[in-house]
Amino acid sequence: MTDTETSDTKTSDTKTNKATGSSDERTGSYGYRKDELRKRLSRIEGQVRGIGRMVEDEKYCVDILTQIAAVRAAVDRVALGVMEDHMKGCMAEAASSDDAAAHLGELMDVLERFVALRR
Ligand SMILES: [Cu+2]
Repeated sequence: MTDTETSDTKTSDTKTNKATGSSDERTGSYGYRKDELRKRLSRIEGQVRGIGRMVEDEKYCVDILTQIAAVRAAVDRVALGVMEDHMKGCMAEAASSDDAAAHLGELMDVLERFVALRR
C-alpha cells in the first residue's frame, strides 16, 4: 500500500486534524474489515495499472475515460465504507466526550474535501 501513502496525503491529513491527538496516534474504526478493504484497494490498483496499459497502447479516449470513471466509483465506494465506519465508531464514541466538537470539525473538513470545496 505504499503507493497510497504519499507524503502529500500524510501532510494534509495531519494539517486538518483538529481532534485531540495526532492522527498518527489514533486508529480507525474499519479494522474489523481491514482484509476486505485491502482486497478492494488491490483491485483498484489493478484497475489503474490496466488503464496505464491502455494508455501505453493508445486505446480510444472514451474507453480510457470509462475505465477512469469506474476507478473513481470504486474509490468512492471504499471511502463511503470508511466514512460509515468512522461515523458508527469514532464519531459515536466521540459524541459523549469532551472533544466532540473537535471531531465534528474534523469530520466537516474531510466532508468538504469530498464535495470538492477545497483540496
Ligand atoms: Cu474513524
